[in-house]
Amino acid sequence: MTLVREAWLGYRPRRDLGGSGFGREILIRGTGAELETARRELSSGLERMLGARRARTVPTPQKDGFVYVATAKSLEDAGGPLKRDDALGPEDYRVVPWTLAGRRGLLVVGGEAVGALYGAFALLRALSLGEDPNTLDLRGRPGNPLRMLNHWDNLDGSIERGYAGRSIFFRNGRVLPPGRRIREYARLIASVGVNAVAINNVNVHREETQLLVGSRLAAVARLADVLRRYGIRLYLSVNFAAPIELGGLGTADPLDAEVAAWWKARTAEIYDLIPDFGGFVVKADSEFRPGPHVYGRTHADGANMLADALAGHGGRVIWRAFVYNCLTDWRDRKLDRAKAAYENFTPLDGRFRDNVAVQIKNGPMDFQVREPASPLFGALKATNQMLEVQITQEYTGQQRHLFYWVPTWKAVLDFDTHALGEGSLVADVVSGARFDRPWGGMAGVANIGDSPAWTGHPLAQANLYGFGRLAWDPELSARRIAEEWARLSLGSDPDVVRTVVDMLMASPNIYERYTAPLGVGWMVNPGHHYGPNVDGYEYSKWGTYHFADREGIGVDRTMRTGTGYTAQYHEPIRSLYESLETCPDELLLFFHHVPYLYRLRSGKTVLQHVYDTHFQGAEQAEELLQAWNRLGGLISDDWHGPVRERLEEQAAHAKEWRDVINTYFYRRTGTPDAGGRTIHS
Ligand code: GCV
Repeated sequence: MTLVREAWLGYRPRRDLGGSGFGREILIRGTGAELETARRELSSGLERMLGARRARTVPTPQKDGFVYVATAKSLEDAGGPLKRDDALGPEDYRVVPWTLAGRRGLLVVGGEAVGALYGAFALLRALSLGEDPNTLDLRGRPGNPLRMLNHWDNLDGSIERGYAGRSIFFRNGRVLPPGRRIREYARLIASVGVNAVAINNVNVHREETQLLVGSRLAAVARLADVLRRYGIRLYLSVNFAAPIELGGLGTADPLDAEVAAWWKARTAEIYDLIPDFGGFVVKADSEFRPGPHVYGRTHADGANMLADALAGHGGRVIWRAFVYNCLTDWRDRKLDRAKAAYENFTPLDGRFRDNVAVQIKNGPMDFQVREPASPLFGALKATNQMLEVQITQEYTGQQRHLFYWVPTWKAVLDFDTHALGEGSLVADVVSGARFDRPWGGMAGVANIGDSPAWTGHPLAQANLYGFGRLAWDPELSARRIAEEWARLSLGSDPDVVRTVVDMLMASPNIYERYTAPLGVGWMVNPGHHYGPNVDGYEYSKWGTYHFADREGIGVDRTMRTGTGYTAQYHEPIRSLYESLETCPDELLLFFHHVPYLYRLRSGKTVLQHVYDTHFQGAEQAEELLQAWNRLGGLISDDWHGPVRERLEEQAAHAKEWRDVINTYFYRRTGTPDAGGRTIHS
């Protein structure tokens, strides 16, 4: 296998530990399929790192340096070293030194088998990062109950908004039998704590509707069998109109008894084949997908009907809040798509069953480079919530440009909604902690396919790694995650690590500089969303405007003169965004329509800011390429070549962006760049 495909599980040799005798023996105690997975991962990972013979699985330690993997329960029975206050939840783990039968070794204990697997991966990660096994003391407890990937894969093998090849699950109308790719995929994502995947696109069309039944369901069950061994539960996206399209009923009305019975029967069949099936992900009444509104019912009616079918089996409904009118009239400046999720879901707070979560995109629009946090996070207090982010890079360079997402996700998680006064962070809302909800979590739209590096752009692996790590521990910093990822994936050469971490950390700001400015968004080619097109969506029905005229630009979302969107935030956020004086520069055009010569808090005019950032962004894209080129020879070719090609494309494309945007603003204003740089007229 190539190094780039091994991603962060390449486990480079630890020569310093080679002769130490560490890791020659593995002991396993407890029950659960994930324990066997932990054993296999440890034995192959240790073999690679220590360069020794494969570790033996033994009943009692014969030598120092053993690794003892156990569930908490089996350890208690064996009189292990955990104390009462070490109580571990099912997914929690501890890794600590332990002396047993006169031998010194390491204990990896999980609340249940899955926790032990996470502990095994944490141990391998720590070793791979150069830590000393004799002094390790690792504790893990997930910050989010559900840590989920949403794949937007279709049965024909295509991936909606996928930039990394074809689906690893589907091809030509078939569910692929699980082979090596699926096992490698499961290892990768389990190693960073992902515990759920929805394998098919939320836009569920005719073919995919059939995944609920027959031979397709049986094939899905075979995938679930593999994922289960890695502690991952499989979910399906479902078509709300399935009772009609699949069941031949005359309606999909959620309050119709026959419809409810149909879903109950289908659900029971699923659980016969997949006893730990996760549940359903639903996009309803959105972008032409059917839903309860068709029958005059609410989202709560729809979600609860499915939730009731799943409840007896321990299943869940993930109901998406991405609901808006995509047939608006650009002439009506009072209409505002940003308001839609809040308006649709706030009145339903408290009306969803406990096994339902409303899944909310990070911002009120749609994964733009810069958006404020969705105000819906501060509005739902009696509803489980999931934060949805895009790991795939639809609007952020499509895995041809470098864009490290983690700082953006951090900013949302750290956003204080003030829902219960100061200190009501999105991270605590979605984990369930803030409002004492039974569960919640994070979902990321996956960025992988069957491309050689999984993610198209090899450096986009950092986003997949980062999603898992952050969903597990929202307190990790973006830089720490980048450092971990770089060292695990590319080795510990300090020049490589420093350069790559700096590139990743700089990348979102660089991309933002040469694309749409100051939070305005959407200046992309319609449909595929790659490349500059300032007015591409300006007169469209999608509700995505910047309203540039000869005087100024931006969307007035204030209560005083605009769409009133700012009212959806709690104080003091509401006033912060409402007032031109306090609105952060980077979101100015998201909230306000201002003259081109309006002076930002930075002291520059909007226009000069646009010119400066676009020149700077294009230069910095070129610098990314140069920085990477300097690492040639220090990084294996299967990594270096594909990244170089993409950085070359990015540098050239950034110039195109720069020129299109600068020229647009110059033509609108007739005002040249204060620095006298070339702007084409
Ligand atoms: C899966 C955006 C994307 C669509 C996507 C949709 C969604 O509109 O462009 O491809 O559909 O979001 O999140 O449902």
